[in-house]
Amino acid sequence: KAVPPAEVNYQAGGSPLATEPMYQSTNPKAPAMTQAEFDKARQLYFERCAGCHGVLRKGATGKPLTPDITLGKGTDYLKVFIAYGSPAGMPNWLTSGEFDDKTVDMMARYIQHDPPQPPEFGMEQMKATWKVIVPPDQRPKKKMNAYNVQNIFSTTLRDTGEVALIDGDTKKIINIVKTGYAVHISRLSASGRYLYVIGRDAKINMIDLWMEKPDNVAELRVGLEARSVETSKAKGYEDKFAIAGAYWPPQYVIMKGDTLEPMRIVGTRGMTVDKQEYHPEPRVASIVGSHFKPEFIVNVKETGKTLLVNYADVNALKVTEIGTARFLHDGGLDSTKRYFMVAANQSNKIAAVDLKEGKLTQLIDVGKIPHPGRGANFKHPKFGPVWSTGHLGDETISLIGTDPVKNKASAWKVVQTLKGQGGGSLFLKTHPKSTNLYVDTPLNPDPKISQSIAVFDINNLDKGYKVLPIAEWAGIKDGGAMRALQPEYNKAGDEVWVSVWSAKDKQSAIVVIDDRTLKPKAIIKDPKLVTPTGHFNVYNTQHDVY
Ligand code: DHE
Repeated sequence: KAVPPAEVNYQAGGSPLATEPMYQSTNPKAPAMTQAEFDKARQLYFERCAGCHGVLRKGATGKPLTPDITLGKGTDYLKVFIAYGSPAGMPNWLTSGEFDDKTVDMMARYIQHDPPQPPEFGMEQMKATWKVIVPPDQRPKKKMNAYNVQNIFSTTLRDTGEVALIDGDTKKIINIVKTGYAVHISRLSASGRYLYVIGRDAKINMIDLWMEKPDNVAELRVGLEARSVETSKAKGYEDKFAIAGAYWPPQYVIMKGDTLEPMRIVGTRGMTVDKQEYHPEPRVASIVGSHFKPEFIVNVKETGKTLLVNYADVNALKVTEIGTARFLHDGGLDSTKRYFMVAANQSNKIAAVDLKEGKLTQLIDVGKIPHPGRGANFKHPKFGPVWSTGHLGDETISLIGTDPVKNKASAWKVVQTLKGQGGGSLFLKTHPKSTNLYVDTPLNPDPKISQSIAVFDINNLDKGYKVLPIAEWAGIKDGGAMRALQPEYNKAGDEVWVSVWSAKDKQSAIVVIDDRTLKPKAIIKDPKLVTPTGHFNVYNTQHDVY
């Protein structure tokens, strides 16, 4: 029986839209359903299917499932696909035990009905969710705590709707801050004072790290589902603006940096880069702030466009639209910060975008489903500066030359392909002060691989990797399906934090590795540390050090 590939489980992460009220539009041609069946099927669709097939079923990494297609296929045909899956990556929902016969039949009927459309979320709805908990004039005028703020880590506690602020020096929890559900990423203001986090439910929380006990000072919902938040980093615009990208509705929002007051909402619906066809729900994936121009780099997934949004005049936004490749997901800056490297994951490509010239430099073919996080920059002993990515779909790590001046022959090419532990990799990391490259594999089906991290010596890449048994070091007896993920350095670049993500009702941990000896240095365990996933060091995130 077919096991769904890692990337299918990854996409089916659950959408908060499952609980939004939406109404059945009766299509007389579609097979009958009761309202109760329709509601149940809609919820299952948003929990399990929308990640790949899209909210409006126009297709993304999965096939389109609109009634013009599904009605022609009919219930019996659709049931076979849902039950047994396909070699193209569709999971086998019946034989895997996830759905019973009745559910398979219900889902086959559901997808022949018109897709219910979730509501829009404009300025009025946004303003209704906006709260300034501590206004700017009532905030501290200087740092009121003794923490080494630049070495604080913000850790997502995925299933409790919180982030843990952890002191990187003492490894003690400073505060557990209430946030939206399943915070996806944390980013810092240019000064490093404010921390912004965004939940899967599109709620942004803004935390002031100068407070005696750092906590929320403002919050806002920018839509119904989202993954990205970032801040203005250019000279003269420090701490001035924040931006968030939403999955639903497909839009990005520019806010005031000190209060989160929403200023401009821009929709991303439009034409795809390749077939030039209209797409009704192009989700906003990664966003990065340029360090030397007043620009946000906004990546639009389904249309395959990288937007350089110039925020110098928010009332007259200048947007440079660069066609890159479809299914843009995550990415980061090269070591000079001039180039942005973004993974087009289902296209198996990395796009290198020149932020100075405002154009596409090169599309580079890499392995199957690249997934870099923000990637890892280091100086290759032979090829000079490289940026690297691991892959969800295979065991390789691609190293791409990023220096077109002194290492022209290597620039924008895969100069070396490393072999890691296996597929299912999400994140890799190094640091300018380190000579190690850490590669995780949390979605690999083999627990030995998903619970450990591979470390390469940058000066001896041909030698292969050393395996660090992270979950074993954490000493958790029964964590359920434990996964070791997202290596992140401290400010000094001499230790690396890795999450051990267990089930919600089981013990989790963060393992801190000594980067020189590759031995565990500290194990952070606390009953409050529930389902830790991503973690972000203040200094490294603020300065894009990775
Ligand atoms: Fe992520 C980054 C979207 C599942 C942990 N994830 C990102 C980014 C996007 C994204 C668009 C880039 C943001 C940026 O840089 O501005 N992630 C998605 C999904 O759509 C997906 C596939 C399915 C979903 O339903 O959310 C998904 N992601 C996951 C997980 O299952 C992970 C492992 C655990 C979790 O907390 O949900 C996860 N994603 C992360 C992390 C980052 C991230 C830790 C930031 C990495 C970094 O170093 O920058």
